[in-house]
Amino acid sequence: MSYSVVPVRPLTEDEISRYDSDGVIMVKGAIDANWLHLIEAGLEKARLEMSLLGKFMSRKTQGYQMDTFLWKRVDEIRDAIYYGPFAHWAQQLMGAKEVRFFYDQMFVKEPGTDAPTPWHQDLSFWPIRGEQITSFWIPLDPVTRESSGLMYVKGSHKWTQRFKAISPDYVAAIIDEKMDDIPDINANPEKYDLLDWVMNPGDILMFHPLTLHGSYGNNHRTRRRRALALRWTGDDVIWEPSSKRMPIFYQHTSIVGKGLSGAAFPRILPEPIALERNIRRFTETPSKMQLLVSGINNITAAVRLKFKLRPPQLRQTWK
Ligand SMILES: O=C(O)CCC(=O)C(=O)O
Repeated sequence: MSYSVVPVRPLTEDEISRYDSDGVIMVKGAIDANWLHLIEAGLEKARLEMSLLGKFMSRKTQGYQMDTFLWKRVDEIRDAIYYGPFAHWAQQLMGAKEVRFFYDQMFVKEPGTDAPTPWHQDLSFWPIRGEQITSFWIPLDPVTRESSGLMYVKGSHKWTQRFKAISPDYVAAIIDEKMDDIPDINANPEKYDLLDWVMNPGDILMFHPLTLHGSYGNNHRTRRRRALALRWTGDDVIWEPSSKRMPIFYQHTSIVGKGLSGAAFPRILPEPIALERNIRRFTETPSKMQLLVSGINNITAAVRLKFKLRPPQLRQTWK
């Protein structure tokens, strides 16, 4: 396969201005069958070789699989990130000179899986701060609202609230009690301007990290719902870890209050950095000790939360 770095088409002025005003755009037919097949092959490989963390976070018996940093283990995903058109689109949307890859995340819901993705803002989960951040959601199966296509609250990236990080797997360690409670959007849908799309493989959602989004479980009787999210950062992004943010288990050299650096968050544009590119040749996985510490933090946080928060504050209507 030969790789083309430049996208078949750049995003238009209209797409960029809709991204800025709505916080999300759906780009139809953004990638062709070559890229799709590469990503699909990578995702299927990753599903068979889930990381320990992924196994822990997935409620596999209920038909839900989630994993992160696939590219550290799966060459197909790594190649899509390094050589695909994605970084160019991220550069346009963020208005950035430098584009770094933050991380990837796969979400699989088997047919009939009752595992909604709670409404959330991505930035509440992450150990970074900045404006120049964007995510791409790449479905590998046709999706509708009923088969767990993502829904967005139009323009919510401009709201001033920062909502608690509620994940499908309910990771208590990252729920910051000081953040705002997420409103029960599905209980009062008339109050919100909701956006969602019927999507086919090749279409991509591009969205701002503060745009509220979520999805129903997969109510389709026969079709899986597989998707890969790719997350990108630009020039103004700062490393800001805390015990209430997603831990990063991979090698990097980022310093608190300074920009991202090192092989966990490789630079893709204007061009990759040789040292980071060399490290990526070696498969990296979180150590068992890191995962144990993280597991203990989560259990401690869950116990603390149980006594401090009234459970209804975290509940959302998804029926
Ligand atoms: O696919 C999903 O259910 C969740 C995706 C999501 O929330 C994201 O990519 O930020």
